[in-house]
Amino acid sequence: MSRVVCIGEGLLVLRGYDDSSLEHATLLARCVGGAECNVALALADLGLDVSWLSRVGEDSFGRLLLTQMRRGGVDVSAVVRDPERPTGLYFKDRVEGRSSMRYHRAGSAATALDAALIESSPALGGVDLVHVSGITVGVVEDPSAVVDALLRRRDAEGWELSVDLNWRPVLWGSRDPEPLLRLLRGADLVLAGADEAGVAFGAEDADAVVDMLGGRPTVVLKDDAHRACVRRPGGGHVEVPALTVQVVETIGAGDGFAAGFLAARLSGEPDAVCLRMGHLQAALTLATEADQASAAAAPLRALLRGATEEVWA
Ligand code: KDG
Repeated sequence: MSRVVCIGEGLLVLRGYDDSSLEHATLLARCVGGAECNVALALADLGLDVSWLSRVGEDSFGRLLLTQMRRGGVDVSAVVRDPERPTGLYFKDRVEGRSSMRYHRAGSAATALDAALIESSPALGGVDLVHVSGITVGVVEDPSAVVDALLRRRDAEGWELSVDLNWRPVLWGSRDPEPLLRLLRGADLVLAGADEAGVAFGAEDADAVVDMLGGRPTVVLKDDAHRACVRRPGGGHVEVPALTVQVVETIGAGDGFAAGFLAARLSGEPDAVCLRMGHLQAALTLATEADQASAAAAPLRALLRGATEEVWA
């Protein structure tokens, strides 16, 4: 079984119960959030051996996140508990059917995730793939040192490094995104939405994104409602149309896509099947108010068989 580590901040999500806006909600519901937690939970659900590497506060929210991740089948033994700093959280507001996020993560335990943890964590030994997103680089106090440590350890250990751009303008403000660009260029696999790549780096189309990334990574570009494609460094190009989905809520769908894609890739599936598996896992997430969705691997693989015929047709 493939072994994966996801590195990034876990956030407790609070939202109005019964889908109400925060202004009108009298009860709040809670769930797990944080891009890498979403990916880790979906990968565990798909049957992979997954660990989460992060830092949480030694507080109720931190304990809750650890419990929920553990329940979801993710190994949390590498997560550091910080008695000084709080666990991050965000409020998800729903107004007229649209969700927005209000973060409370400044100075959180995860912002102290540093190069020393990447260099020393036993969780990163002997794994097949490490997944991280641009959010991790955007929240940590010393992004440059964290990126250097990740690339150095990847080179030493030989695992595959997958990076989801996950561009969050609010995290960058006056911060220089150079470390993030360096991480993307040094990665083995980059996943990005066509729109966010445009906003983050001014790359207008797939060719521009591939050029900007400098030739090392395999690039997966998602053009939400229309298609997703894989561009291989040697010039291979595979494209698959998007699925039509009844959307309940969009947050976390990109993480679902990443998990589906990675699970299929780690099973050695061809690129078209990886893309379709990404779409299917994203579709599950789009059908729920939570940031991640669970489907037993067997039904999802059965759906994939049907959907794959469509891809190849
Ligand atoms: O991708 C979904 C995430 O955006 C959400 O779970 C919270 O990690 C998060 C973030 O920083 O936006």
